[in-house]
Amino acid sequence: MNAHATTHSHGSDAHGDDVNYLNWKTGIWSWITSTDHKRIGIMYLVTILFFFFLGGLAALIMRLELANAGPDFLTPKIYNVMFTLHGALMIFLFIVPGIPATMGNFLLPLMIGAKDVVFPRMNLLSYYVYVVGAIMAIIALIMPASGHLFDITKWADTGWTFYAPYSIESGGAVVMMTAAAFVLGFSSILTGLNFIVTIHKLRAPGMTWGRLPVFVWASYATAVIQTLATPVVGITLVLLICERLFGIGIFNPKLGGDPVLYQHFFWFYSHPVVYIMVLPAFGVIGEIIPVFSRKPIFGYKAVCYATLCIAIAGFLVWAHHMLVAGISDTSAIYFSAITFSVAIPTAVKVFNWVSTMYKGSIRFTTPMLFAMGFVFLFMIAGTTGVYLATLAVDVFYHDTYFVVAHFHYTIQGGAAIGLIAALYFWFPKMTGKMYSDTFGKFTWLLIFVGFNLTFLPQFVLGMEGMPRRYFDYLPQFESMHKVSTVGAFVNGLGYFLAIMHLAWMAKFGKKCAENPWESLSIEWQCPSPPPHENFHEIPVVTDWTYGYGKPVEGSSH
Ligand code: CU1
Repeated sequence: MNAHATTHSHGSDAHGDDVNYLNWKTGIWSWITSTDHKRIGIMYLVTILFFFFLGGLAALIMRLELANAGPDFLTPKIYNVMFTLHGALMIFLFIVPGIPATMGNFLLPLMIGAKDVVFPRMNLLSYYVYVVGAIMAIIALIMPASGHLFDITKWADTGWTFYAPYSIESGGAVVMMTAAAFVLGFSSILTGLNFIVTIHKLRAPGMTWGRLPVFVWASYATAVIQTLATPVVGITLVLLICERLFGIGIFNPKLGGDPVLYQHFFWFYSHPVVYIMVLPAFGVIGEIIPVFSRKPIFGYKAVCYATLCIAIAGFLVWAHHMLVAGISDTSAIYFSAITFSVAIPTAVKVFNWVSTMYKGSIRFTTPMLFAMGFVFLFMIAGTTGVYLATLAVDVFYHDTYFVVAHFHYTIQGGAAIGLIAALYFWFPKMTGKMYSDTFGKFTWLLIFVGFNLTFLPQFVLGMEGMPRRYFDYLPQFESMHKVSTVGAFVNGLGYFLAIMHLAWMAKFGKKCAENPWESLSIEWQCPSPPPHENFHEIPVVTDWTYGYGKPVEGSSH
């Protein structure tokens, strides 16, 4: 168990050979045609962060409008456009590809001891399908059916859920937008298929299912959901397009269609998609906490089973989004009860993370602070989810700011912060360089203070009856909204500085040790940044205790 000696010997190997995936071929063409999973991960990262920035901008415009009661600088119509922009960009273009397309692509082959994913060209295809979907989404969001590019009052305004019947009648470019989501779905499916086959087929000798890093388990479960759930939303959106163009009478009540049927179809995908967003983040946290607690993860098997249970349960709970939409009492009781049961595997995970830290020798580095913050925020996200799953309570809380706050604790507190934690943790792996830990902690502080300042008041607003998606509100809500707006700007500044800092350090940062965190996990056993083919020789995994066992033999020799 001599981590230091091991990393040192690997380090000297790499110094003799300074060619890595970043410099082995240069020029923009070598990037955009690369089938290297690491480069594709980086291209995805740059692209999704661009949309994260745009989606954040739309959020800040909304928060500015909401800082004071009464109309300020937006009209109600443009406010609707803003929350549609925010939701659609953040969901379809940032958080759904999110960790799998970026960190998953970068890490998965490294973590199973493979030279690449099993279908490298399909991997590059998934990126370009994403780009095509993204361009369609931008056109759809900003250009209405009538073709008025700069007339913002005519931009799409249905919200990211495209609920019928409004989405059938809205003047916004719903057909183009849903077609974009349809195309983006293929990108997600291709990534999922690639990951499933890669994990089945390309594990290094000795990398048994019982030795897989928890991030790989999380990516596997996510890939299964991506592959099984995404086609359902694809078909649903095609039906919506047909309803709009041809009036087939499936969702439009005027033609005998059923808008609640649309909600069933939509949430059959869009609840599992929440786990596409957060399961990979669970995996990230499960990698970070053991390294900085200097302990193996507590209850490895329980973590893996809990991951699979969450993925399966995710398919059984969709109609909890419709508890007050007129479904029968019997189904409401069923969906409420099954939703409660999701809390069990989730609590198992939280228990495992906390037990891993217990009596560990904890190092409070930037990634560890993000991981610990994640656990705290996800506790709030999970417990408030139980409130919303409770039938009597949901009658009051549905469609209020309570839902907005719960959702953002899950998706921003979970998935987005999970991605930032992953970037801070694997940055030395990806770039071979180190950032300023002090500045990293400063961005952590901004993000956490800003996040809680934004969304804790929204729980209170929701409990007091403030409806979501409203442009205006009664004066009694004003002070809470003001706090929320200040928080949103602090939060946004935190993300902006964190990403700018890492981008700057990727270019100008100092070279660091190959394995600065002294991790024993397999991905740190090859040079940092890794060579094009990851491992010069496929490693043989022996006697592996996850995260703190004997290092792999044979890597980078
Ligand atoms: Cu849900």
